[in-house]
Amino acid sequence: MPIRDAEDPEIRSMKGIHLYHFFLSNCAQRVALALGEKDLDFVAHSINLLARANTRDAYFRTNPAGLVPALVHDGVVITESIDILRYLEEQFPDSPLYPTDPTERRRVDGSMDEATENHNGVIKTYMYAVALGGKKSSEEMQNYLEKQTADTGAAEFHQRATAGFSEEEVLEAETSLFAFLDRIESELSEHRWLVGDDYSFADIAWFVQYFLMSRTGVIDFRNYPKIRNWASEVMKRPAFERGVGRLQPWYAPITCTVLKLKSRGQRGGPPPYAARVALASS
Ligand SMILES: N[C@@H](CCC(=O)N[C@@H](CS)C(=O)NCC(=O)O)C(=O)O
Repeated sequence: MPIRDAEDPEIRSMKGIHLYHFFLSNCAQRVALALGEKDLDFVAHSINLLARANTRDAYFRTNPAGLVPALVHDGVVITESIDILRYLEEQFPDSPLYPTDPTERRRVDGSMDEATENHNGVIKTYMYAVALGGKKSSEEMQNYLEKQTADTGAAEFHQRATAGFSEEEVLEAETSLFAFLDRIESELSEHRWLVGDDYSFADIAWFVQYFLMSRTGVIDFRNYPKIRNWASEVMKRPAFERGVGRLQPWYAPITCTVLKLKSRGQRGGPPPYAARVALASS
């Protein structure tokens, strides 16, 4: 588990809970939702990913992988969203987000792992390819690779993003994405929540994927009524406002609209999924 005492004395002396996040970051929102469910007070530090603040030396001292989220709890640094969720459950067991039944708990763990496992290859590839762009200049790349020694997956991802994703890579990501969505849609026909009868980390881990893709318009969720309904139930929970809502700057809707327009432009027209949606609704 990536938990370590901070080397930087300034970070080591931090008291309480500090969340390093970005308002669009789905991974950081997982942590914010869990903090909201557990009603834990935290200090939010925004790391502007669009301005590449995560690649500055100061942030690499907090998270050597240069990624958000990072959580600092009384001078201890925890990275990787799913590991942070598990850490929070251990440290703050009230308002549990794991089921008590061991079999269901294993299913929640599996679901959380799956939601993060494909992050670079699926969600991140798709988001960068159709909305974010994110190409680095050769100087920026060289600088980044010198610092990015902790997460080879992230380094490799940014090299691919800079080279430009092939149509095959994007379609492959899109196909996996729809396979997940189809499966979740069908699971939600049987249950109110993703695993068992109670809201859990499984819902948190997947909700943030929906939230990112729906607010930036990269996926059309019209044909996923169960997912939309489940997501609106998540958003009605007080934890949503306490966690994710409070991290949103006033210009969040403007940024999302710009990304929406950009995603349409980058694909040179309606993305391939539109054909699928049209077919399904005809
Ligand atoms: N597996 C990591 C992934 C973290 C990650 O990729 N975070 C994104 C935001 S959601 C990020 O920091 N991107 C900036 C970059 O790749 O440089 C986790 O779950 O925390």
